[in-house]
Amino acid sequence: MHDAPDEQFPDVNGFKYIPSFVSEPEERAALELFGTMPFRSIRMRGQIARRTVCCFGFDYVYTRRGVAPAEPMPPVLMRLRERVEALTAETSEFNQAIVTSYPPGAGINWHHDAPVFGPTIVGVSFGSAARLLLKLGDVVHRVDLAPRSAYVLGGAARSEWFHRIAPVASHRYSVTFRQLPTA
Ligand SMILES: O=C(O)CCC(=O)C(=O)O
Repeated sequence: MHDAPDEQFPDVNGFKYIPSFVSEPEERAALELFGTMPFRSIRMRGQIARRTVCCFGFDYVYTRRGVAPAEPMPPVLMRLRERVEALTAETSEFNQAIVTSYPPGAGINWHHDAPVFGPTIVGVSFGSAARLLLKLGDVVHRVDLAPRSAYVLGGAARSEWFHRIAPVASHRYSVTFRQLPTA
């Protein structure tokens, strides 16, 4: 395995890291909202994951790898979504948001996002910092995600590179925006 040096801006096609994407007041409003959300557990390959999720727009049903309609995004997430759409200049709407709650020790294993979603995915971080790892073949990049930062997985970063979140030291939330073709 070739470990590339830790870097905020690895040279990976379609990957973008944006520090301070969210202001401190915006983060406070989001954390307050997350405190009221009905997070649910997810079962992956027969195991209950330590992280929990709350979906808006569409719910991703992990067991059958399909989608179902969910509650509309609350105003705090709608405002965040407008900024995310400006960031990527994507023409199709980011009509799904998953809020993920990572208690200490929780992470997410190597994966590609489900092919049912569009070509660009944006993640926004709240609460504690986390480490995002990107892997292609035997090359691994490690990116420290500061609270209030955003990252974009497009191009090869989305379709070819695997990603994972290392277990977090203290509580982190992320909001992941995705596009789901509805026509
Ligand atoms: O928490 C994150 O930033 C990553 C989330 C993720 O990879 C996923 O939900 O598939």
